[in-house]
Amino acid sequence: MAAHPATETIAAIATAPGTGGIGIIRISGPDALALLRAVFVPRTLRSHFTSHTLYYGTIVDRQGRMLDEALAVYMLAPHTYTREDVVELHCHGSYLVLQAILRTVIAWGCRLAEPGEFTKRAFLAGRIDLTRAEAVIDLLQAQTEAGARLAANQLQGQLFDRLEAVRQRLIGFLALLEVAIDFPDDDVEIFDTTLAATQLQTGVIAPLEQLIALAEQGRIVREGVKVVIAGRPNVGKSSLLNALLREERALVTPVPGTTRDTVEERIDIHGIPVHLVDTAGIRRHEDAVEALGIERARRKLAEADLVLFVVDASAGMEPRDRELYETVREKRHLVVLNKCDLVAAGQVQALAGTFAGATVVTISARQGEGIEALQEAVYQILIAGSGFTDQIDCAPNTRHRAVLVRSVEACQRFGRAMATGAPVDLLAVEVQTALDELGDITGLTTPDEVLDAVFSQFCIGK
Ligand SMILES: Nc1nc2c(ncn2[C@@H]2O[C@H](COP(=O)(O)OP(=O)(O)OP(=O)(O)O)[C@@H](O)[C@H]2O)c(=O)[nH]1
Ligand SMILES: [Mg+2]
Repeated sequence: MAAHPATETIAAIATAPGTGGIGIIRISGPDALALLRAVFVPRTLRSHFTSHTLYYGTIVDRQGRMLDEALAVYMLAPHTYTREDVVELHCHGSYLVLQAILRTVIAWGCRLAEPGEFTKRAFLAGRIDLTRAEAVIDLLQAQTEAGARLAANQLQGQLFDRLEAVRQRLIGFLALLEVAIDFPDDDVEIFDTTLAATQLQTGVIAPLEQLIALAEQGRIVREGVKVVIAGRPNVGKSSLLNALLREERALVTPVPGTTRDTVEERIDIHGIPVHLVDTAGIRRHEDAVEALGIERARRKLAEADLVLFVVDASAGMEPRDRELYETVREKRHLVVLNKCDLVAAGQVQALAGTFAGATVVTISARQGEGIEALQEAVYQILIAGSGFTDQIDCAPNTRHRAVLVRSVEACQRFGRAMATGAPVDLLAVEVQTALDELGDITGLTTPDEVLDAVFSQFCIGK
């Protein structure tokens, strides 16, 4: 990767907006030290700042008026976040004061950093690859402990190392193919296609497919799952949402059609974020507002990872329930028989028996019975559906997944071409394609627009 020496010095407030104990201004680039000298007056006057050492002093504006007391550190390249000279000013956490200091730094001659620009410089300088840069975003945005752990692993290079191992094998193929191209008349077969086919399957395709499978699990750990509560009006959907949340979040009344809009809340089941959606009861004869709510309910159903199909056990399956169940049954779903406090156990069991092949849970949302068993069933069905384990150590994101799929496709074309005895230069083309795709993940060959899309997800100061 070509180094991109940055000529401009950039600065930003690196801590979150709002009042905090301390607030940090980060400066990176060739003028960092000059800017430190301009705005910072160490308590003991000195002409030299030792790298990676903390100094106590005051920050002053262009007129020499004190703005804040601060600790300052100067870090000489290349042992810094960006591999450029970096200065950090650790000030008091007043956002107003931090902004005044930042204005002063900029007035002395640098510019405000763009979102993610510090991390982008670290990437462009070759200190981190793109998977590690993305791990920084994931770590900042992690919503669960498991998500943070995955991001930390990726920052340590887990994903990069796995990809690198595969890449090296592809490079091995390519090297042999190049020799075979150069010596077309050689008697000995330089490129052993039988051996290569085996190595391709076990050393390249299998590990890549494993990463693709991990991507789905990673999505669940990072973003959680969407669980939609659906059913005809009055079966107790909102009561179920409240029971799962353990609070009176949604309105519950005996009047069918109470919930007009969708209600969304988040709970955690065994560390997985679960986004619960309570929907308007779906029925035919409705007013305009309710119709909008029902339309929204249908859309939410389409997006759901799991549907909780709620039935009023005291009423049994009515034609309207059946109609709705026809659309639900094709999706990953659980049947929830509610209001079991109103009916005899035998009757509930008979009703449960009519749902062949589906998982049925019986509850009383009003009395809070069966709620834990339902949570457990939700967890189990999500595990069964995705081979999920929260013990995974590495999880490609959606961008990686798309690239992995394309790379596997190129490998499969390579495999087929070998099987049909295609000429070596054609084989080399497919291997090169597979390699280029993988290069997109680590940032080796990533086009600028992809880089821009990745780094624009950052906040300013990171
Ligand atoms: N006995 C009993 N009543 C329940 C239970 N769950 C809900 N109900 C009652 O059923 C009625 C409807 O409950 P809701 O939770 O509003 O039902 P809903 O499915 O959200 O209804 P819509 O929003 O109109 O679609 C209320 O009077 C609840 O108190 C239960 O487990 N047992
Ligand atoms: Mg409701």
